[in-house]
Amino acid sequence: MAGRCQYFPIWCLVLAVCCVFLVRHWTYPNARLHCVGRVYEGPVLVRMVAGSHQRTEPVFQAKVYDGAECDRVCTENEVPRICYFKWIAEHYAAMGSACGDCRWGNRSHCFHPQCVTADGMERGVLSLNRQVPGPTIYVCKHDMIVVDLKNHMEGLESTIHWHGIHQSDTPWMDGVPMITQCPVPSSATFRYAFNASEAGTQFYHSHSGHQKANGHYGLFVVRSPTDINRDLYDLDLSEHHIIISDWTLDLVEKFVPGLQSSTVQMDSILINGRGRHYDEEEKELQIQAPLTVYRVKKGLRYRFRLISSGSQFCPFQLQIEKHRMQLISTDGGAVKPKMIDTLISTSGERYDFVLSADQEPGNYWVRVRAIGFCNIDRREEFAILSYADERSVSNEELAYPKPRPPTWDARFPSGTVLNNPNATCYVPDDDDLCVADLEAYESHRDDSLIDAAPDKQFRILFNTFTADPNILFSDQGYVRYMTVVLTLNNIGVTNNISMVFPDFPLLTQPEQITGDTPFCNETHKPASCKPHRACFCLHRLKVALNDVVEMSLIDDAEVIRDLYHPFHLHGHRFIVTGMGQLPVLRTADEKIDFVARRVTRHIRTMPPSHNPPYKDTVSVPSRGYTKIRFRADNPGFWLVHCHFEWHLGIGMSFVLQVGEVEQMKRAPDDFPRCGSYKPDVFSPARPPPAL
Ligand SMILES: [Cu+2]
Repeated sequence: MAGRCQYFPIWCLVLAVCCVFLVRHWTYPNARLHCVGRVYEGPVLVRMVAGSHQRTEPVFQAKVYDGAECDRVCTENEVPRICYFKWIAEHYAAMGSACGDCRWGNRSHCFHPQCVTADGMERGVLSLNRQVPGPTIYVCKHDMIVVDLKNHMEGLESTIHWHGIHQSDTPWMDGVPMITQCPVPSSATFRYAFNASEAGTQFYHSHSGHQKANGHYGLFVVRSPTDINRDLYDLDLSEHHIIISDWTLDLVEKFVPGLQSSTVQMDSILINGRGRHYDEEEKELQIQAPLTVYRVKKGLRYRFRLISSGSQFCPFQLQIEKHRMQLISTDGGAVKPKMIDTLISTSGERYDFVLSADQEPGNYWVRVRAIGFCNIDRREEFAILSYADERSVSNEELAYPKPRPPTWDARFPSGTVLNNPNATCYVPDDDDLCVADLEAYESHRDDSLIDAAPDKQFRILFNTFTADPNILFSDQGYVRYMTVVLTLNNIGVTNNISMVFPDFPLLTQPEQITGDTPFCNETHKPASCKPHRACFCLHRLKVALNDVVEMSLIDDAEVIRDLYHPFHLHGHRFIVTGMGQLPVLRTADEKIDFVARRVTRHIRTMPPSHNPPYKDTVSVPSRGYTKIRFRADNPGFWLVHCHFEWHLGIGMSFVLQVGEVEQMKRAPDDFPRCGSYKPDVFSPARPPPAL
């Protein structure tokens, strides 16, 4: 008897373990824990899913899927999925060792899954899972996305911004370093987890340093089961996406702050990470790298998704040989369909269109050229639209087209141009279709936003100005700047303030905000700021929760420079209610008066019945203005910035504070913290050293 009793504690332990296992199994019957680590175990994640409004199913009924399995046809009333992705951020190489003999003409080596060919030129890159662009995300609306970002880059921090997602449940997942989170240090893993709440063609990119321009960007599509334009296309295939980016011959950090001998410029264009470098001096085209291939079948209509992921200063113009495009969406917002012939986009914008495969079966050029500031460089890149059957012609063969592509001098056909940055808007039936001319295709016109008197109006005059070298290169001059060429050094400003980021994340460490002390704006500048000079401080504009906000973004440049700054607002979408070029006006006050319609000459205003389009990124005509309006219904600290890589880097941004800190959702208690460390040297806890 005594012998049996001595095993009693062991039996109790075995029973307890079995109970725990069974309870877990009953609670999460479908979870495949082996592939997702502690996705279900973290109380934070469970709370976030449960807190997501419009989610009708209990959390524990959602299955965890490998991310690729979330690419599917979306249906109404289906149980949302939890889509898990694991990404490794690395220093990597284009045309590197994984490409084997690709550069020597062995084409099959170019298609190794870890071979990044880019424009066929060897260079260092930053990759996600050894891909440029990074892995694609296709999910359905209200799926939960979980991305474990492992930072394998030595000496570099990282964050990922989910461009187009408002993060209203989880504002600390917006991915802006020192605004919504601490950057992820080298060797660490950060788990992004959020609701795919905004349907449409979105994208993701690093918001740290200049990593986006080195390869950290990718496609992120949230399909909706209730797309209002659904009848216009037969197929919405994952492979029909067009991610356009610019590319340089070397890591872009050489442009920070820049060189005297060469200005920042793109060297190539990539379409889905593929292109071919053209050496102007040698008159030589790199033909080892494959191009992107899109396959279609005659008689079908396809939804194409375009992401403008440029970093440099130039818009991209797209044209598909002998095919028109039917525009149906921009930045995730459906628009009334419009037939167009060429499509111009600036960094951060997305456009969806329907392509009808109605031409003679054959191969057609997809042409993308960099225009505006880049016209002088004559950069153009190509992909192939093919009607060929996969069984008769391989992708590998099509990716190396035998005919020479059209030259730069072979102009795009005339017709309707979307988003021509110099166009006059609100002119009926002309060939230039402004973004402002598009009409939202929502269930109803939001009169309470469109026609209301705004609660807050802001005029944002932005510019780059040339720094005084005597100050810049003195002990007063430790600010971010970029060398354009020789001794021409630029600093970016909005309302004459060059943004200085805080040394702690505002959203997740708000207890470190002491009143209005860390912030400045046009009327509250630090005492150190000199009149009529740029000021360097933490530029914040504040609105009350649910305010109707109107912003006039005004290019304050003295001359037209072919630069069309794209502005992106985090955490919200806005309507575009005006756009145009300014006449020659000398002072900022004159420009403000003009945009406020106190000068009535020359100006065209939105027609009264117009239903303006929703966007989250919009370009501003050179020496012109764009008016936007939105309801500030997402409490938090949201970055507003020019989407040109270098302009964000040199201060052309500000923070929009929506609501009071107490109205903002709080990050989980165990969220990573960071900041400066400046203890008192001779505090009581640290007595002076004995001499
Ligand atoms: Cu800019």
